[in-house]
Amino acid sequence: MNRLIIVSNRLPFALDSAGEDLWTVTPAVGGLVSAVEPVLRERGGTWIGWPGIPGGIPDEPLAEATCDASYNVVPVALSETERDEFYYGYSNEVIWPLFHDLQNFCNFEPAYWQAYKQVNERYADAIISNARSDDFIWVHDYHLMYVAQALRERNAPQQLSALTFFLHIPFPPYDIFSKLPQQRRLLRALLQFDLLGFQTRRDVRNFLQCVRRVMPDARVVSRDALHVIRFEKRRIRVGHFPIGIDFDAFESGAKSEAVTQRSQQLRTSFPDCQLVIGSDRLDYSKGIPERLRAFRDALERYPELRRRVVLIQIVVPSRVDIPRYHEFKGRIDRLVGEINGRFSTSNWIPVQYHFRSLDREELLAHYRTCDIAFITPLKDGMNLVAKEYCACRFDDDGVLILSHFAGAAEQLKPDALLVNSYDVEQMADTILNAFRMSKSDRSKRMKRMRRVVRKENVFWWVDSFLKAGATLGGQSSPAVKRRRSHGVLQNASA
Ligand code: GDG
Repeated sequence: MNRLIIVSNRLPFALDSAGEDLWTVTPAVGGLVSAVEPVLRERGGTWIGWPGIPGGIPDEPLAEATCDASYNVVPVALSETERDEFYYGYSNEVIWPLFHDLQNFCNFEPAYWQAYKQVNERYADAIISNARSDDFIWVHDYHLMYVAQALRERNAPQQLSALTFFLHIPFPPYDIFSKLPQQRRLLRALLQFDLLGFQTRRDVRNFLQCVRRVMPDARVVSRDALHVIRFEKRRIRVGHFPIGIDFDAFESGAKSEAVTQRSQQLRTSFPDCQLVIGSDRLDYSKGIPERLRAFRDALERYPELRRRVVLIQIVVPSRVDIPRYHEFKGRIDRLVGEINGRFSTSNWIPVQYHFRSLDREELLAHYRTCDIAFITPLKDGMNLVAKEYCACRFDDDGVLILSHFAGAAEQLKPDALLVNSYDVEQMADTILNAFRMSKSDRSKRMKRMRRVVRKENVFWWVDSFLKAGATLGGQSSPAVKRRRSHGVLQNASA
């Protein structure tokens, strides 16, 4: 049985200094943590990552933050410059915008690449110090694409049996990827892993296309569910593994007494209105201004929606220290102000805007109560909010409006109302369709979406990935602590 070692840029919580010897610990918000934390809690193992503060890591608050965790936590320290050049720089000013097809937002500053490599080497060292030869090493996301290369440069794979990687964000098509100055070095680094997982078939297609165009020495030798690339006398497997959610936890949470009460309050606060929810981290890839403009257009062109719909837009603060994100927030604030200024009446405000993270009960109450989820990223690896919304609609009601460009569209497309998030008029028309949709149509669609989200949940995702990894270098899947009642989480070798 192998232990599971998760390696990601951030740990599932952030430490922050609140004055001399005073520390706050906040749970990290984001898709990676939402998905991976329940898995590690369930199976045990080790999580290697950065606790979110530059400089040295204070022992005491770290010990306090991790005392209840059912897995080991290994912090990686980053200096302020490393944070700026590796995290804000290469990760978030180069890879994030480029991989979301937003090349005009990229800052291809050459110094960033050096910092990226250097920090990835630090993570590789942390793996070497903490892993045993039969551990299952699972590296996550775009910040750490150089880790396997750094491990190979240190001859570590002789001690470690398999190195695996999952990309949570999309992989771009060749025409966009080819703008990257380090395109060859980055692909070469990725090909040092033994298994590469992507969210969707489209991402796998894009990745293989880039490999074919940029790496003439690599050969794609099969086209089954798992593709195989031959490179430098090694075989690298590549597949799509759409990430899921802990469906049962969301569903039972939505049925709880506290959420039921909060849901009733929400409903009575907006009598005779259909509620539309949007909930995103503050990020320009999430299509928030486009969504607000579509909502404004819908109110403008379809007066029957006035006083009958309310958009509840939750924006979770994220990367606010980056100037682009700060400006972006200003744009959202102005649009909300314009819409409310233009349409509000004495007893109706069309956009309810929260710039903060809701606590879990509050978030679930919103999912459970809102009639329409309006999810319009310009590009998104998966988008877990879409799946969480379905999991909380145990009454089989609710309409999901979803961007074509979210990975989740590949699984939910027959029943979600798909939109082009760049097409404001089409999105406005779709709001009207959702508003007018019959109860029986809503129910048929939601039932089918819930079936998919329930079956292809986060434990199914992790099992599929670990099974694909289990065939590498004589690995078996990591040990499971206890079985779950819904039966998807099982020991692959059982
Ligand atoms: C990356 C990829 C991919 C939202 N509002 C609140 C809140 N949330 C939580 C949701 C959800 C998470 O944040 C957001 O997940 P997403 O998947 O939508 O987006 P990213 O953070 O960009 O995640 C993405 C994901 O990784 C997983 O692979 O799907 O494509 O970009 O879980 O519940 N949480 C709390 N309060 C809120 O107000 N507590």
